[in-house]
Amino acid sequence: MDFTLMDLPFPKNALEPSISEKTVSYHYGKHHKGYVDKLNKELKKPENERFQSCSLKQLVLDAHGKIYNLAAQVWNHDFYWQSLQPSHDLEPSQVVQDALVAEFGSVDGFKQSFKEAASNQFGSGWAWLVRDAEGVLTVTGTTDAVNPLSEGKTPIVTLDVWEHAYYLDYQNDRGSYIDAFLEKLINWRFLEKNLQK
Ligand code: MN3
Repeated sequence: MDFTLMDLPFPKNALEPSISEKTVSYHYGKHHKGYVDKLNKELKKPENERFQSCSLKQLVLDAHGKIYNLAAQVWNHDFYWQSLQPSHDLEPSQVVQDALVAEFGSVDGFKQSFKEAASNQFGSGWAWLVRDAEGVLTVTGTTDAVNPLSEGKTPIVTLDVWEHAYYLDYQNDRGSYIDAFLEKLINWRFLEKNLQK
């Protein structure tokens, strides 16, 4: 069965002015859709038959090379859109605040760590809040398509730092895109849901 492109959880213009409708249209409609289409095409090849009944998560955990990269990029983008919200809900709940204070000293401490990881990720990749194998919350960056599940970590929230995610709106100023995410767009409810899993 083919994988399908998820529905965006908000209208394409809902993140303006932080992320433009044009960026969301290309990012979702071309890049994200492209990964879904290429993954489906790759899985139809006879040599990949053993992967045809796998879930997306199983592909991320078990596949290598091209299928891994495509499956991880679909998974990562599904998670990215859910990590965003249209600036309606700017404060983390007490539960989230307590978890972040315990690990990072304060909510601002979390934001600072996340900004460092997202800024320092060289080239294309992702910044993540994850829970590691010991249950500790940490911030980390991954390169290209790499998903933290491959490293035994559980994703809690993510930011896409590939240039296609911000270049139309911010050009080379990745820092302002990261700030917009941390101050206006981060979906605290999604983060909380993943914390409580
Ligand atoms: Mn992307």
